[in-house]
Amino acid sequence: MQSEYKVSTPWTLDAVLAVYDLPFTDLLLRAQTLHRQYFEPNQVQFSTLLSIKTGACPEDCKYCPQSAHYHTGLKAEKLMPLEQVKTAAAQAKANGATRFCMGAAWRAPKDADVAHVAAMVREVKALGMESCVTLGLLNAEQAQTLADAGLDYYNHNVDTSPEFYGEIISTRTFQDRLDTLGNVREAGLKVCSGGIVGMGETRRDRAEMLRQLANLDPPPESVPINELVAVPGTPLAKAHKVDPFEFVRTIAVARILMPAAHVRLSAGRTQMSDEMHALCFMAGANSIFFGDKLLTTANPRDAHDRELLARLGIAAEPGPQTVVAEMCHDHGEMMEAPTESQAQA
Ligand code: SAM
Ligand code: DTB
Ligand code: SF4
Repeated sequence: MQSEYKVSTPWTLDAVLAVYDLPFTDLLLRAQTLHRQYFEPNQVQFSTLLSIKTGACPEDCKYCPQSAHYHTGLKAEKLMPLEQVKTAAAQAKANGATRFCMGAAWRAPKDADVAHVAAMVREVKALGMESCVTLGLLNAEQAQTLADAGLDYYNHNVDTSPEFYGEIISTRTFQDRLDTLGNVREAGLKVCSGGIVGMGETRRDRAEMLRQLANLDPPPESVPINELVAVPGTPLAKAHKVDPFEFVRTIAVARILMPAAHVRLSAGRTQMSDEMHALCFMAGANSIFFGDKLLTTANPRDAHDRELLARLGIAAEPGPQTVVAEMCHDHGEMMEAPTESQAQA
């Protein structure tokens, strides 16, 4: 496997569209070939999500069941107590997750919120899992507080192209998002950023979204590609489903533009067939949300996911702790935790 990350950035929109336009099997072959140069084939990362603060969000993101602007029947909940988070993380670990991601329905957290979330991050880290949080817009000091607590990743999606963005959200700008990603990077955190497919955007928008992500310097380490979960009560409840092959193409283009990133097949999996999952893995997806629930909507049952991955000969990617345990066993002594590239080797 190749460990060095070579990029042909900056990507132009024409170059990205040319990749999208490849014949389907050529595109998949190219994506899969590149995937194998950077990652162990037939391994998928398991992340589990937990909503630590649910609903009543002041933002107006048209896709989101948690926005206070829409009536989705969701019950709002205050910030979850630390003990409950600890229990959920331990449960996720017991189920095989190696990354635990906590999401909050905030426009931007207050400093006191960040201090509470930092305590949650410490608990997740104490379990030997990778930690990720998604709390909305973050300033530089808040990003530093989370980094000091040992946070690994911050998730903040660009969601779509800068051109289509205004059709979806009016309460914060594309530039606000980039500023948050800049603060996250400055604090030394790893970036998890992706978007949503199926909101009525064009292929050009999808290409531009991926181009924006790939041209970040450095690009995100983790790229969630969500298919819209069309929730009744949101303005996008009746959005037309995107052609499944176009979704697979988006995964493949993400893999080609960001070869060293974990590309996560994120929301929308309950609407996808087993065959569609297999195509997404072939296109270079190597991470999923695992567990019966995303933040507020359903995810496939773990038993179904386990069976599907077994049928496909795909194993769970070892997490940081598994690798340490194996090294200790091999050497009969305690060793330092491996770096991420060692863990992936
Ligand atoms: N409030 C924070 C924020 O927006 O940055 C964090 C939580 S928010 C729910 C995280 C991401 O979930 C959004 O940026 C969006 O990409 C994704 N998301 C939310 N609702 C979705 C839906 N109905 N379908 C697909 N993805 C969705
Ligand atoms: C991401 O890109 N997708 C996740 C995670 N990051 C936080 C969230 C998906 C949410 C789907 C709708 C819901 O369950 O509320
Ligand atoms: Fe709020 Fe995040 Fe939902 Fe937008 S996506 S409404 S910011 S929870």
